[in-house]
Amino acid sequence: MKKNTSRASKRTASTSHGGRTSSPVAGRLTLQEILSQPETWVETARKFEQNSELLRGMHSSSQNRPWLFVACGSSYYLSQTIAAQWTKLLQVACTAVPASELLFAPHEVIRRTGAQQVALLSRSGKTTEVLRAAQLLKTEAVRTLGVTCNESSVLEELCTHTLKLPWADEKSMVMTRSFTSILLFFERLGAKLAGDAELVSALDALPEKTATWLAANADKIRALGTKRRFADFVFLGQGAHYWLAQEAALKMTEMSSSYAQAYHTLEFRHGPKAIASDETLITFFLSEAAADEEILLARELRKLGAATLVVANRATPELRRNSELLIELGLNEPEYARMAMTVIPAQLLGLAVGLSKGLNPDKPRNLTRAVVLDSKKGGPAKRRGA
Ligand code: F1P
Repeated sequence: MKKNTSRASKRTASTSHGGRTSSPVAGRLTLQEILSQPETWVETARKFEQNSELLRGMHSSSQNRPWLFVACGSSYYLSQTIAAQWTKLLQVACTAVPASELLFAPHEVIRRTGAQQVALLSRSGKTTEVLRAAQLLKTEAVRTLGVTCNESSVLEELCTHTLKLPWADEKSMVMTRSFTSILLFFERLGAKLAGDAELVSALDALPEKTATWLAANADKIRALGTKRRFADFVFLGQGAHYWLAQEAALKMTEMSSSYAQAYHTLEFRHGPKAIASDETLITFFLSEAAADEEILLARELRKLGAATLVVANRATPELRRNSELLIELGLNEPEYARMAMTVIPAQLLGLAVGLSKGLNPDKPRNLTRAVVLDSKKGGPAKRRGA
């Protein structure tokens, strides 16, 4: 599998984009990290198997109690994706809120969500709002699980338990493989807690299949991002796919400084459709539950001239007719196990658009790896480097 991934990596790193050749350096780290996801997921599975303590702890005390996930940025959309999946799989109420919401209305959030245990997700383990939320929960004696890619962080000091995934961290700015690796770790946890052996083996099969799929599709996706200049980017999804759409829009905004929006797919007709034109690229993350309706919208938007990228598990002639680019996942695995792979086209698209605008997606404009606030002045702390 390692072989497949590095082959894809070499090929895509030297690709020229719609006539322009991007700098050999800009976006190199991000591309490597996106393409390294299958290998990172193998390590994630290995580390999960070694962490029997976490699973034992969850089994004994917390399985049937409502969960609240708290985070910022990509980690927040990740939290929402996990919460949507766990609610279905574990039949337990799972909710996610941005850390700032918990900080400004803690009792309201706890009451509304019925949360008895809280997971705080932060790749860096340094985001001020998440640390303040952890501090607040500590004072309220709420059980917390910190989740981070940082080997040693303040978050760990503030939480009851900590889960660390340092192998999934990125060197570049934006979250790509850390997003999918934390997602897969929680999917595995959910599958084990639900006693769903079929799901566990579906998740086992994913890295190998994704490596092959990436080798076949990465260049096609990147080429779409540079084919022509789009003025607007829209990402659509229903159910848990809506949160992938949010993450996808954030990836586009971060890596290419473009304006991108996400909607529940059918909500797009209720106003946002006004922006659809031949300058709009609309990405559909098709879900099993809503696919029939979503295809109708793709057809409608094609008629308005919009370019459509459709990410679907299975290609159909109808889908081919209504998409500028159709990316087929082609998995026999259930939808639950396909989410990490589903978000990759958006990571590649954001990278390609950023490069085509002459930007360096490794170092997005105005951003830092974590938002660390100055407690005295209230704004971002002055830091040396990112
Ligand atoms: C969260 C985050 C990132 C985002 C940005 C600032 O960080 O919002 O998702 O890309 O660079 O920080 P973290 O709490 O997960 O470390």
